[in-house]
Amino acid sequence: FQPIRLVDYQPPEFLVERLSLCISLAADHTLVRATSVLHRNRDAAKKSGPLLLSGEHLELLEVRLNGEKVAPDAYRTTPESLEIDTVPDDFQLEVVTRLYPDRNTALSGLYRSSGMYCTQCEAQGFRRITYYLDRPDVLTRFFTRIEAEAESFPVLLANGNLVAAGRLPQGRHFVEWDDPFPKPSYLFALVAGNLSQIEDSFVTRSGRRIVLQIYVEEHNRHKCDHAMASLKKAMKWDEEVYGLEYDLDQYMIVAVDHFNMGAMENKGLNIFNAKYVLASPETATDQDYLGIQAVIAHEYFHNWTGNRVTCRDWFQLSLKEGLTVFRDQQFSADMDSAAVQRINEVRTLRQVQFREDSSPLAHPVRPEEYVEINNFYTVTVYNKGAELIRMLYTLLGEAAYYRGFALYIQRHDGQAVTCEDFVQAMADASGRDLSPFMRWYTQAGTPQLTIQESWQQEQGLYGLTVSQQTPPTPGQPRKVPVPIPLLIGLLDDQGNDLTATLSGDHERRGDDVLLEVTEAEQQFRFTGLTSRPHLSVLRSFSAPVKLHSFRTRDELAFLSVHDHDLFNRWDAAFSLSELVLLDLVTEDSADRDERGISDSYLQAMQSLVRSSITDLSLLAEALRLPTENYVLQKLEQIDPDRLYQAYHRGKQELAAFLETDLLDLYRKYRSTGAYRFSREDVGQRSLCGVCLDYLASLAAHRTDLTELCRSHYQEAGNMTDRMIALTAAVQLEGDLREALLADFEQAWHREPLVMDKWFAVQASSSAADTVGRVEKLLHHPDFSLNNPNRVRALIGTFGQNHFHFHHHSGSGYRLVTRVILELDALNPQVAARMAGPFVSWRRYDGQRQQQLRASLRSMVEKPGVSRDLYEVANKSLG
Ligand code: B3K
Ligand code: ZN
Repeated sequence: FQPIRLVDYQPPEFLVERLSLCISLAADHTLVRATSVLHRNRDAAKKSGPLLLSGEHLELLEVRLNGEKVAPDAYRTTPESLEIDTVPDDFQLEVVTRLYPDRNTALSGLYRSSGMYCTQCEAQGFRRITYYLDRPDVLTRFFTRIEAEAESFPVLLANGNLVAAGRLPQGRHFVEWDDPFPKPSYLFALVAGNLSQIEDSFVTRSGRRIVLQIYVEEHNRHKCDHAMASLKKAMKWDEEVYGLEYDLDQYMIVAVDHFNMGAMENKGLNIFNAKYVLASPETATDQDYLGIQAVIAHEYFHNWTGNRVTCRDWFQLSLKEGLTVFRDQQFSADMDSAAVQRINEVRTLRQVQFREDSSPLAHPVRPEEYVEINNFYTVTVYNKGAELIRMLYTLLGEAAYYRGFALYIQRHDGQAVTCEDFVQAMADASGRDLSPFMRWYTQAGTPQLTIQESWQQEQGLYGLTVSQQTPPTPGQPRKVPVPIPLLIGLLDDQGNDLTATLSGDHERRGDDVLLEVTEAEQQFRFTGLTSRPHLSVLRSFSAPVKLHSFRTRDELAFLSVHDHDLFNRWDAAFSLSELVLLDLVTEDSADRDERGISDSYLQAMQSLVRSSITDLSLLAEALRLPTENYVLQKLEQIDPDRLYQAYHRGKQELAAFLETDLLDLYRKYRSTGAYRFSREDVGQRSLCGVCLDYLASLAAHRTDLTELCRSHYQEAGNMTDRMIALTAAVQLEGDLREALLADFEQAWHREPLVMDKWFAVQASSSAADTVGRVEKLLHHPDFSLNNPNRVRALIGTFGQNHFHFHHHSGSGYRLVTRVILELDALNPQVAARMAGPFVSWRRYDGQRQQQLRASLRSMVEKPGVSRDLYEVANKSLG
């Protein structure tokens, strides 16, 4: 497999003026007639030569040039292309292809899901529908006619506006859609099915009435209200905050059961994984409600950042994804608790992105090469990409940021552009030279910050020496410094903010001081202080960096109670917990039994539990420990057994110390009233969930606590509470676990999204028999490799179950490897994702290394391996 490189980018040799598709769905195949008007591109390097179109898994039936049939010896096909030897500079091309959507298990292109037809064209699925210039910098106006049997497929949808519909002979019918906005092929969509819809409307600030429709299977119609409400909130928010209004007259969302990702922003016709549309209190958890709100907003925001202004090539993916994630994060912060929102973003960054960034798969936010682009829809491109936009926001300040954004849209509406174009608009609007900032796009790896404090009492002089260093990553042995916006605050011993009274002209962002670290090492001085301040640093997590720990535990304990910045307050508690857990993992087992967890830590956690934090979601987050998957990043060599033992011992010790407080909190906030998705109620449930999780860790020999789990389950009036109880019970081996799992399955076997939870909760269990259980679940009648949600629920979750996946017997490795190899033949995108847990094999002991490596080799060497899996496994082997 040859990699594609950014440096080889060439503008397209042909441009498409318009494209008309006639897609005829028949019982066992689909016929596609694609008629396009093409011109040679004046800006291309080459001014002559053949026309090369991409196409995969297609049967070519006919090619016509300006109406004349092209003789078969005048064109050539390969499994990936169609090449037509001689074409004029301007011409009309007609290509007729046949495809078999029912056999499409890769879920890319046109496929069938629960009876309906749908499409997924990003990144390169359109070439499975017809031969085409399937690249994001070829934009054209699409006209789509769909023909199908009327009774089974009453609903026929495509992008744009409905312009005609009518009956055809033999019980068939047609519709015609016209999309006035030029778009690349990856934004094309089609849906055909027997669907019902809910409809609403939104009046834009300029007074246009937009019809909003959500299409689902009839039995799910009552689960769309939350998605619709979220869409309306997102539309309003984008007008108010970014001044962006929706452009078509109709906005459609379709929920499908089989989907490789979360959702897709096709112009005017979003196609969603049902998981991010359907919600009712009985079937969805608070986290699901939040996820739906965020993903609905994300796809809606793409209409401007992605669709109206799109990417020149796939290396620029973060241009649309990083920016749109940042926008959806801003939206979520405005809708709910901003601090909790930020905490969850940072948890993902630290636990998932930092890990990727130090693994064999590390890549820059703008990658330089890829074998399979679908492997680059990563936390680095998305979430680190969003952090880059956030840093621009922090560096420039709010006003200049929004000016820069408006300039970006004004300059590039209707174009396919690069990350430089975005940063240039920000530079021009702010008058700053942002060329050094581009290093964030090109350099992989997480910068490490080292901070040293100095204090001179006599002069009242406080100093900070900040140095940065980015470790090497594959292909990038040497790194240069990046510009880091460091938001800080200084506090006195009572926790009062001193920053406001500082002398010197420090730039401010709200309550914080902004330090710009641009060099490998830099000094900052603060005068006018009367006593040594407490430093609150990297407030709001103002840059995606690792802080080399320089603070004492007492200092962290102080900040966890006193910092004004709620995010940093949480961060201090989190860092303290991390240190304590690390101690337990790294100490000699002999000492360990003697010492236990330090009193000061227990006291600090107790002050948190007893604190007056009124945002209960925030309190819940402060109590929640860093996960095993986070803690392990700090270990040179990971011993899964030792990590697991130490982690759980630490958690139990903390739970035992706090037991009465946790029970008090639990009783105080436990509510059994009707479900409301409100900030207060979500906070209450979340806090009770954390309390129950701690208490359940003590339940092995405590019937009173086992009973607490049971009653929580039995009294649960919604899925959030039911899952809290089930998750707790599944950690315990015994009757309760079996009883609740059986009850749950019996109650919910007709709801696929709920059954995903049932599969996942068992795969995540810390109980001793987990591998065997997962093995058994693979043979459960409801398990299917053809449904990505189910595969992610069982195999994806199990891969994150660190202790059991890395079971010393190798049984976890064997199980996942077997599934990956089988899945790769069906759905390479999902198979490649499932290989993630094997990537960091070098961090384990010799025996595990050998087993992990053998698994990766079997993937690389598999006959007929996909590009997707090959690239991931091969890079991991290094
Ligand atoms: N843009 C899509 C992702 C498409 C994934 C292709 N493998 C969803 C999103 O980020 O909004
Ligand atoms: Zn996106």
